[in-house]
Amino acid sequence: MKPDLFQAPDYYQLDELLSEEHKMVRDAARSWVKREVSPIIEDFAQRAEFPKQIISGLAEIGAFGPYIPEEYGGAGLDQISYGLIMQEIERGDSGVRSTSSVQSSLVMYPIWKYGSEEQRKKYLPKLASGEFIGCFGLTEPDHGSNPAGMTTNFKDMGDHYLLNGAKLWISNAPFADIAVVWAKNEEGRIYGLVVERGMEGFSTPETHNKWSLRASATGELIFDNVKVPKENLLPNKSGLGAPLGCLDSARYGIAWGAIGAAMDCYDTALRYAKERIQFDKPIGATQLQQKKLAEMITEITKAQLLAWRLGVLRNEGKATSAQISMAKRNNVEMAIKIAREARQILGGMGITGEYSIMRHMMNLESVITYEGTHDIHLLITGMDITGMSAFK
Ligand code: TGC
Ligand code: FAD
Repeated sequence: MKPDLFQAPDYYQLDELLSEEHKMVRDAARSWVKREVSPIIEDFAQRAEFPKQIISGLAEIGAFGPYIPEEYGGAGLDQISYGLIMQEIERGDSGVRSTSSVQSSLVMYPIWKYGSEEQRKKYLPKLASGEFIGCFGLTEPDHGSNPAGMTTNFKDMGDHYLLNGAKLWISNAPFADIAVVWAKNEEGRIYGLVVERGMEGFSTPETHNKWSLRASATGELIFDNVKVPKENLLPNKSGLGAPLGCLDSARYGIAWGAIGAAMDCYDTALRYAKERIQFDKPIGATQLQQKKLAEMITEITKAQLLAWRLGVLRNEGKATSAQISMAKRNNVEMAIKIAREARQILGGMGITGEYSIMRHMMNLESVITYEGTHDIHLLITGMDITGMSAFK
């Protein structure tokens, strides 16, 4: 792969909206990605392997629980810093950002928000340091966009719960130490349970042959009469709103992360367009390529403003789930379109692993599907503005 020469675009001087702490956090993540992710990621993606050696570095830059209070091992940062970290990591690779999103928003967040004090103390510091890696089991083979229909269930056996069912498409599952699993009790009410690797009847087979998120491990969670200790049930919230609340936090991070992937594609294409000579002049001097690049920077700038404003609203506790859906949907689509255009600017070189663009493009095909598909987020906006649900 070519050396990482990334220079972040900031067309509307958005740095002026950031505090010194935001810039410090962002710059630390940026240089870590340049140093530790860029040189190795193409190789790991080609081999379809998650680079486990970066786990301690992710913990050091605050990517595991950026907004979780320091007393539980988190970084205690605000929502803009969280977003900026996701942006920088996804600039390197969406699969690495996935690991960080899942750990922070889908595993640490529910334990922090819905767990007991004992559960927080037991799990959060180990997750923040990367000693434990977690995964989040919501999707099932027959229930993807409609998780309310889940059939994974647990029965009260007196001194423990008995868990049965299966989850599909679970990021980090193949090597996770713990799984936050969403299942129905005998009354059909959804609860989160912490399932630990090693519990009898619990297995995590890997999903192979993905063309997308190849540097992220994906798998199934299978529960065959797993005895889960009663103290592993998250006691403080139940119902579908509990897992959906975690998704709000992760979707917000993706809205920022997608900007990172788009910035990397744009920056690569801009540099290439200035250097590549055809018909005796740089292709960047032609109107057609300038149109592509001008539209890219316009869309990136709009997405940056959307994410920043959403971050301010989240810091103030005012962001709605529907606002988060709009940002996730818009920014991921923006990134995928930019990746496709940027790939064309590089001509044949664009399909090789010498450049990051094709990897970003393929990764974004998962990002546009997970955490709520592009269509589902449109329907959430539709429901919000009309007051009528088109899902059912
Ligand atoms: P609905 O009746 O609308 O709502 C049920 C209850 O949930 C509440 N609620 C929310 N609460 C918090 N945050 C949200 N975003 C919420 N949205 C809804 C709602 O108020 C209600 O509460 P209550 O107290 O009245 O019961 O539910 P529905 O069954 O009609 O479904 C709505 C829909 C379709 C929007 C929802 O099911 C949905 O978002 N589906 C998409 C599924 C999804 O996003 N799955 C993601 C799986 S995890 C993943 O992909 C991780 S990828 C990780 C990575 O690698 O980065
Ligand atoms: P479906 O729900 O079957 O949807 C298929 C198509 O139908 C989509 O285009 C969808 O938009 C459309 N559709 C569905 N319902 C409607 C409707 N009412 N109206 C109009 N169109 C509709 N899940 C987890 O729980 N944890 C994870 O860690 C996780 N990681 C993932 C990692 C990867 C790489 C991938 C690909 C997925 C991951 N997922 C995870 C699962 C992901 O959240 C689901 O794939 C996603 O929610 C969509 O579900 P589905 O694939 O079953 O598609």
